[in-house]
Amino acid sequence: MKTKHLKPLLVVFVVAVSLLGGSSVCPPAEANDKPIKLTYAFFAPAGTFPGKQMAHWAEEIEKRTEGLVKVQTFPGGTLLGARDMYDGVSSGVADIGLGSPSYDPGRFPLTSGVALPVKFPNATVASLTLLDLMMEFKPAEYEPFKIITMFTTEPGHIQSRDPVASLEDLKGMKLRAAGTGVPVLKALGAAPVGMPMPQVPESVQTGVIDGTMTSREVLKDFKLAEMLHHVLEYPTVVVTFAAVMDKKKWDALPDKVKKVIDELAREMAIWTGQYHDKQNVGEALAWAKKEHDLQIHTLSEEETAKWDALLAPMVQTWTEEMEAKGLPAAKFLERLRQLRDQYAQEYQ
Ligand code: 3IO
Repeated sequence: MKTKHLKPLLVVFVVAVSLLGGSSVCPPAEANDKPIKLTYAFFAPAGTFPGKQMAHWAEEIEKRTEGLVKVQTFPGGTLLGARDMYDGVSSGVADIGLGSPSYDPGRFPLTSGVALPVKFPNATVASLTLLDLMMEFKPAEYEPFKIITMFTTEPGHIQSRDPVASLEDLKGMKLRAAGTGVPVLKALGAAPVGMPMPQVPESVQTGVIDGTMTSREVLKDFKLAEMLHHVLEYPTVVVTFAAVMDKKKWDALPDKVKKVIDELAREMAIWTGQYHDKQNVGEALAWAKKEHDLQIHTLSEEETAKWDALLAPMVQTWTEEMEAKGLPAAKFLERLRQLRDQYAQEYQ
């Protein structure tokens, strides 16, 4: 039998790879290991940064399980959309689903604390903070799920058809955000609408909205710079993402596969944050400036102080609301600030 002779070679190869300092790999696949197929759904296109995260995860899982696990990805909402992602995973439409808890703060109350105006410096710091908080607090909102990974956008910026450089400019402007961004825009005096990202281009086109508040790579990745020529240099709140698997499906996986998935959770938070912070957003801004004459606006010091003062009470309000529901909101925020400051030293 051919495989009999190949097997020692495979062992040597695996050991050699491990010694070279590569990431850990599963023990070699046994002949009786049945291939495992996993479907993985995401609500936005493959070319966006969460879509790239999904493809990278799929590739790493296949590599590190030596082909034992095969992942079939469904980007672009082809299997599940933004609003039915988590229920779809629960009911088995997809094995894994990447959704945005920020779209449904009522369902993910503790997660929404990461999308408060707490001045994260970038997506990497916010992503690691988010993941650690979830591992430490194990919130009941993920009860039916196994968390595969989590990450965030950079803090959102107002991107609009007309320039915004003061509260006066913002007054009554129809701006769209994820659910967690709606109270921010409201506090600043805009007319906010909550809406998933894939609906934004058409909503701008038809005049339903005058702009959006989110991470700035959408100017290129959703071609929004063709219509939105103005960005305000005032970082607000991040948007959270969580890839989850149904817990019963997870329980049925072999231990060696679970181990690979677990070790990837944190790696993916960093990988995605770094790609978004170091490449994705910068490339989009350069493209939008060159191709679509993007204008960047700043607030005066005095105006910045006014904006900050309007947003500050949100944190206290959130804490009171969550504590009233019996959630450990004050402790959560205290730990959030510690992690934020710790990771901010490592990831500038
Ligand atoms: C987002 C969602 C899907 C694909 C690319 C994206 N870039 C930023 C977001 C955040 C988001 O969903 C939002 O609503 O601001």
